[in-house]
Amino acid sequence: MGNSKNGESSPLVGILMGSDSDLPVMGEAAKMLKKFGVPFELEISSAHRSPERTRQYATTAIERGLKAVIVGAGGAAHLAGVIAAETTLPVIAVPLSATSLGGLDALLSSVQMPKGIPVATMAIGAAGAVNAAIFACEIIAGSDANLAGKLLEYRKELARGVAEKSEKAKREFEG
Ligand code: RP5
Repeated sequence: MGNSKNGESSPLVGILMGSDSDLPVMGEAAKMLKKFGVPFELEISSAHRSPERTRQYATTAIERGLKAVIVGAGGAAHLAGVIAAETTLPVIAVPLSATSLGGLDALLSSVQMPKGIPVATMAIGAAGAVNAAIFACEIIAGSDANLAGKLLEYRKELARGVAEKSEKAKREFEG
């Protein structure tokens, strides 16, 4: 558990999810971390189905060198809270749509942590997975000026995208 396969450096961010059915969405977090050149590890473990594996993951996360853990889970999503209970690393939850409740169940399970054990909870689904990766980068960028520069450049990229879409919309409907 915990071997980085995506580069030479040891992982700084953990991406953990409750099931392989979460992978299509949580892959968006992995893509974002790759974009920013932040090494990560990816694991599947369930709070309910593999509690001992989950505990092992959380209790060794600091010694593996992680700086933050992104946790995706759907349904009665306890995984982020269980990880947060076992490590003082920042834990970032991504609630996923896995049941007929469309992710609202996972959102409420993740966001309503009792005081003392925080979990930073993102939006449901792919937007949350992307933002979780950016948020993890922002945590690391506090002591990494190069990464802080990349985050700033990304915001400029987003702003350019909005301006381009505006121009496109104008061309289509004004002209
Ligand atoms: C959660 O249950 C997982 O995170 C997943 O979102 C959901 C359904 O899991 P599977 O039944 O598809 O394995 O623990």
